[in-house]
Amino acid sequence: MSHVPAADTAYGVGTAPSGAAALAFQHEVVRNLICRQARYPDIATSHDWYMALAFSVRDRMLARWAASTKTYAEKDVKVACYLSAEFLIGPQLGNNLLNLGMQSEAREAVSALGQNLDELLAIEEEPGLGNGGLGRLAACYMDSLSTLEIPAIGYGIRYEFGIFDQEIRDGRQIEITDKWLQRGNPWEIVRPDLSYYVCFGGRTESETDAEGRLRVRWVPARQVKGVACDMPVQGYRVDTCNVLRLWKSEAVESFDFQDFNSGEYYEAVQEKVVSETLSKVLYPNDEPEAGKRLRLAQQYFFVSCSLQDMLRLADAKGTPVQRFAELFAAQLNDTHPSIAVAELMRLLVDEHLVSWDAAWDITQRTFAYTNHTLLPEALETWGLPLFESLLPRPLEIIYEINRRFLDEVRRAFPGDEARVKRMSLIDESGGRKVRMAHLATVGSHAVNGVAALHSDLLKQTVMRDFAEMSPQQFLSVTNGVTPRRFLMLSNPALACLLDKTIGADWATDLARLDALVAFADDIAFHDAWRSIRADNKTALAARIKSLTGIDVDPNALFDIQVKRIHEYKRQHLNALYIISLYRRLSRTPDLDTASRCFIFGGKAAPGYAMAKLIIRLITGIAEVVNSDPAIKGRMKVVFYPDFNVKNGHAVYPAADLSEQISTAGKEASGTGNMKFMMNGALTIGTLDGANVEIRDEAGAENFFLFGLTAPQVDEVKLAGYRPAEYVRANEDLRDALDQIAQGRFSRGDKETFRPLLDSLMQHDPFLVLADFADYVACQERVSEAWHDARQWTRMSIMNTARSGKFSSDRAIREYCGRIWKTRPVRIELGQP
Ligand code: 26Q
Repeated sequence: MSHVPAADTAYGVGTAPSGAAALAFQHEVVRNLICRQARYPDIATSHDWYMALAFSVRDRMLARWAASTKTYAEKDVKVACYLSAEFLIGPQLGNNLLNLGMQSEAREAVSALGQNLDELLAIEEEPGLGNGGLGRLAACYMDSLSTLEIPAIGYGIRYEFGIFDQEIRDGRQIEITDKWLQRGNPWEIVRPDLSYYVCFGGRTESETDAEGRLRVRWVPARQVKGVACDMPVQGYRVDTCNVLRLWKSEAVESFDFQDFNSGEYYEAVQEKVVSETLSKVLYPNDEPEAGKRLRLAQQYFFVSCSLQDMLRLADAKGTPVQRFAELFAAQLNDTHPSIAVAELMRLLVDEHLVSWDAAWDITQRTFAYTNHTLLPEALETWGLPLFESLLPRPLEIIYEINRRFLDEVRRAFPGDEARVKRMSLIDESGGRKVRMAHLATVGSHAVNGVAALHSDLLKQTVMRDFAEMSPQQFLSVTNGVTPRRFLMLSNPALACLLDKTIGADWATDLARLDALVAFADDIAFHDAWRSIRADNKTALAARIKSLTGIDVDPNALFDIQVKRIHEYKRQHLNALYIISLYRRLSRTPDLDTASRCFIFGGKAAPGYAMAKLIIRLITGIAEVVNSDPAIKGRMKVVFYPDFNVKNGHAVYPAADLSEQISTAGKEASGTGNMKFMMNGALTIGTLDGANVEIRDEAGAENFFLFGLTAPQVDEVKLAGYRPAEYVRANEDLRDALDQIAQGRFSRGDKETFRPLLDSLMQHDPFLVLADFADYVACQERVSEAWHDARQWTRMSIMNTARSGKFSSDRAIREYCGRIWKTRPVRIELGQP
């Protein structure tokens, strides 16, 4: 264990790193280089130095981790457990240095060793253990939990391969395996001692025990071992260090290798391979695909390990299982971990011999469920044959939960068998399926949506019957993002200006940004604001140049849409506008409109053909527009490859305009919208998800609103939506679609975009064409506003000033107060 210098415990912004602290840290780095990397300085590569630095930072966190764990074990505390199949945590080194208050110290130390901190930071491979919003939300919440000093554990899966790396070749997405572990992960601590067995397949047997109780025994076809891989989650300038506990699967050797003697060596090895496959790879789609057995196995695997771990912790504390719900609050991040409801029942009833009623009470008091989608195709279900063959005992438990639940429904709504059918945990229409959202809802005391509009729509649509039966169970917690990573770390110059202008407290009390309103018309402040934004744009332009070869003018309006590629997010609406603007500029190169740089980024699910075609359309437009001298560089189009957390750091601070243009009612919340707002971008958006609240906070005059509202979308559809009518009525739109059809953006090929055009013209399920005219008109208002630089800067400042609500600290305080009933616990760092 390393010596922790006393200076390290003295926090506070502006604390100059004492030369002594930097020197001590420098020694630690060298010690780690030698003792952990087995390298000596003269021959160490940058990667060696990165590893040595990371281990030295980790040592600092481990001292706090030990203190936190000890405190939780000894004190009467309630722990928030965040169960999520994804944690998109992003690069760790920079964030950990920030949270430990060690940035300057580390910079000084490595530079004395002949290294540059920024270069070392750039080396880190990002752990891409998530798809997008939902996984990143889990990571932001872990940051806030530690920062708010709430005892917490994040439980998930330690995927060997995270989300694929995206390359663009010939204008198309190519998926490259993500090898984030290839050079080792210095942040993780593998704990072979913390492991649990998880059963799969086989059958169940019933017997009556000595006390006359009916007992069910699950005789599995195979077992898999889950081993804990821990990553520390350091709070911002507090001594709380919580843990993200990710499970990796291994073969159960004693179990598999029994067959050795009978000469079935290869079969046994095969079993080992299959077992290790469980945590191999993250499913790269953000919607369920039917029948993916391995995906269900992954979910059950991590949930079972996590609940067994919680039961072990309770036991270690000497807390009887009857008091489990007083020790833990478990949040289900979407339905992916919702099998936990059946698994906790199984562990309590089958293994801890708790009565059904007592176990059910514990279960409901323990769990709460967050819903992240209204899209019917994204609601998770599993076919019964698959479920039964993989998880026979949990399925029996689900049947029993359902039987008792439907009795309750019948009591509450006598004679309403249609309702009973709708609410059943088993969908009996067509192939029979388990409805995971129903299981999560029935097994939880609270269900929440992720933005006000989303939570309202939940109660009116997919959860309507449940909300009618127990309205008090439904609430709303608007998402938030961590200002540490998405403001301080990614926009340090702006953070520094904020410190100087309103003091440093905003970092943990984001509502204080409101004090910026007083500077919204301050000329000197405007100049500082604009100069920082210009630098951020220049830096992004340089990255774009080196990644894509495209020259973009930092003085142009940076109009950015970064998010997963999805039809409902409507990147193609943006593309259609770009085509129409291009036509106008081609005809009138001196047109009095803002010069724009349109930047897109985002991954498409590998099997989602339409999303991939949208990428192809954007790159096709870029090819044509960027090489056309006639428009004199007045517009540029960029597809920024491999958008991820790391790249996001350079993107959000450089945006003038944030595109949040989903069909109203489809985006549950959005969180990128919040990251842009914090960094001073203006939003062009529909009344969808958290955009509604962003506009309320920023003020309507500081937000570019367009498009149908959610109720209007329903009306248009109900009235029989005919997209072709909108095409007939709008020449710009007709022309844009026609150019695509003529192969203008596909090197003359008229077939490339046919599926996209057919979908738009015939069904247009997300009302792209219906919203086109209003979007174009709104973009014109954007261009006009851009002409008045003072006014634009004012609006930009107002957006940052009013972004306080969208801190994940606020969201976590709501979860703690309204759902989990957890409290902060101060960690005192004792002398090591
Ligand atoms: C499910 C089953 C099988 C395979 C994959 C999945 C799966 C994986 C990921 C389903 C959904 C996801 C991710 C969903 C997601 O990111 N939703 C977003 O959540 C954000 C945080 O609440 C919201 O801001 C976004 O609006 C919502 O789209």
